[in-house]
Amino acid sequence: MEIPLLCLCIALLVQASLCFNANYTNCTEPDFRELKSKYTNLTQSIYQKATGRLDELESCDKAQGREPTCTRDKVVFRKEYGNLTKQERRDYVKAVLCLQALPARTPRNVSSGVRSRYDDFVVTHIQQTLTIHFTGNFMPWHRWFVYSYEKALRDECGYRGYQPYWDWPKYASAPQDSPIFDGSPTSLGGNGKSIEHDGIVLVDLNGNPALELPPGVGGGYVETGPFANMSVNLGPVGGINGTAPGPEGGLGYNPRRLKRDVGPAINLRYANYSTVLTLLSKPDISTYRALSEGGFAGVEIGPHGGGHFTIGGDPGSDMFTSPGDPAFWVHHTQMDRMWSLWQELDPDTRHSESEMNGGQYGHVTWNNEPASRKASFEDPIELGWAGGATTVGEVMNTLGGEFCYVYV
Ligand SMILES: *[C@@H]1O[C@H](CO)[C@@H](O)[C@H](O)[C@H]1NC(C)=O
Ligand SMILES: *[C@@H]1O[C@H](CO)[C@@H](O)[C@H](O)[C@H]1NC(C)=O
Ligand SMILES: *[C@@H]1O[C@H](CO)[C@@H](O)[C@H](O)[C@H]1NC(C)=O
Ligand SMILES: *[C@@H]1O[C@H](CO)[C@@H](O)[C@H](O)[C@H]1NC(C)=O
Ligand SMILES: *[C@@H]1O[C@H](CO)[C@@H](O)[C@H](O)[C@H]1NC(C)=O
Ligand SMILES: *[C@@H]1O[C@H](CO)[C@@H](O)[C@H](O)[C@H]1NC(C)=O
Ligand SMILES: *[C@@H]1O[C@H](CO)[C@@H](O)[C@H](O)[C@H]1NC(C)=O
Ligand SMILES: *[C@@H]1O[C@H](CO)[C@@H](O)[C@H](O)[C@H]1NC(C)=O
Ligand SMILES: [Cu+2]
Repeated sequence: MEIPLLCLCIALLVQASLCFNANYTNCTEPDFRELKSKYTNLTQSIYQKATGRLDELESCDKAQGREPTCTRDKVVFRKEYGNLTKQERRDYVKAVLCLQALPARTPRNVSSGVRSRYDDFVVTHIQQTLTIHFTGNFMPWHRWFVYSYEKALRDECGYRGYQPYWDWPKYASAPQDSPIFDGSPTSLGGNGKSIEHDGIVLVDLNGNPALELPPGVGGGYVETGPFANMSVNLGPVGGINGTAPGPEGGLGYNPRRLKRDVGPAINLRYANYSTVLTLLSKPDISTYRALSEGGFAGVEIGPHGGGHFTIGGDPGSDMFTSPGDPAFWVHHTQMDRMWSLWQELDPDTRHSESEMNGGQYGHVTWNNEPASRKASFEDPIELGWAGGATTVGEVMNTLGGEFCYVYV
């Protein structure tokens, strides 16, 4: 009995003490195995439930003489990036590169910096940033944004798969080595070149320092993988970590290479197994969003901020221009996944208007400042030159309206 106990103690000590090295190398959540197993069980049971609900929806539609829009035959699957085959990853990357090579639709008098079809999406996000974050339409707007991007990849670039997601906790102890960021030809590009640096200092809307985040293990230019030569054309809007903003409020031409600062510290602290499990246990949208998004430039930035700053760099750290990094999309697909899993836990109430516009973030102004009305199902979602228009009420359910997808 003595020897195993001693080993256990040493193992615990080693695990704990390793977490004090500067790079968080080999750190994990202490009880991650147990948490991971719970998370896997929960997400799989929700998946079973969602596909089961398809049958109900179908018979309900038929009973009422309606043609069912989303059925078991039609439903499509969004997969975790690392669960795509290498060929599927290559196809996805190829489609993104295609979008970056297609001509822009946005006129130059709207954004003089826009250079590609991909940039159309970045422009739209820059223009609307202040009315789509910490607002009631946040999750619906980004759901439609990701869907429209997926649609462009498929319709305009011949992609036959669906939008993959980044399951944050899965790679939290070393995201830079994940299939998403490992710099291989099947990744979304490598980490930035490793340079000596501190973390970035987040500023509040008045430009005052609010939080110093731990650094990642990159910091420089992305030199490996399919996006090593990519040109970031737009932004940054607010400037990043004290650097100057780009021209014309971020809509001017500001060509530069992609930078990233991927690493475990932020990922482990803000987007771990405990985070996603707690998130899925939240009783209402108000508490759900309080954890998911945290407070703007507060100490708790939530897995939303955690994912963005785990990518870091330029334009990843700029709230306005962040879709200019191809990793934005797998992050926001996981945001959408979490929301849809949470909705599926109580589908009768969580697709309703009150489970969209509850709480401090449920209004039409950022954090309800200045005080404004609640967001409503009739509010338009309009993607400008990037894509089509819909309303908040149309996008609440991934198995309804124009949608028919589930997460595996
Ligand atoms: C942190 O990581 C970088 C790059 O991986 C390495 O050069 C540096 O020596 C590491 N520092 C520590 C304290 O582990
Ligand atoms: C991390 O773990 C690996 C494998 O267990 C080991 O080879 C490496 O030395 C460890 N690195 C640090 C910084 O502890
Ligand atoms: C997850 O499910 C498996 C198989 O049903 C079970 O053996 C395991 O105990 C479950 N884990 C947790 C943490 O609930
Ligand atoms: C990914 O693939 C593995 C192995 O095929 C499987 O066990 C797992 O359930 C899949 N899904 C996720 C979300 O990792
Ligand atoms: C841009 O130019 C077009 C065509 O000349 C014009 O119709 C449109 O109003 C202009 N837009 C802006 C924002 O100036
Ligand atoms: C952010 O700015 C601070 C202060 O100038 C600097 O020490 C730090 O290295 C910068 N971080 C990054 C990621 O550039
Ligand atoms: C980037 O450009 C250089 C120089 O034109 C070229 O050698 C390299 O293959 C390119 N890399 C990628 C990933 O496209
Ligand atoms: C996991 O994330 C939560 C926030 O969601 C945080 O409070 C906790 O400290 C994190 N765990 C570790 C090991 O950092
Ligand atoms: Cu956004």
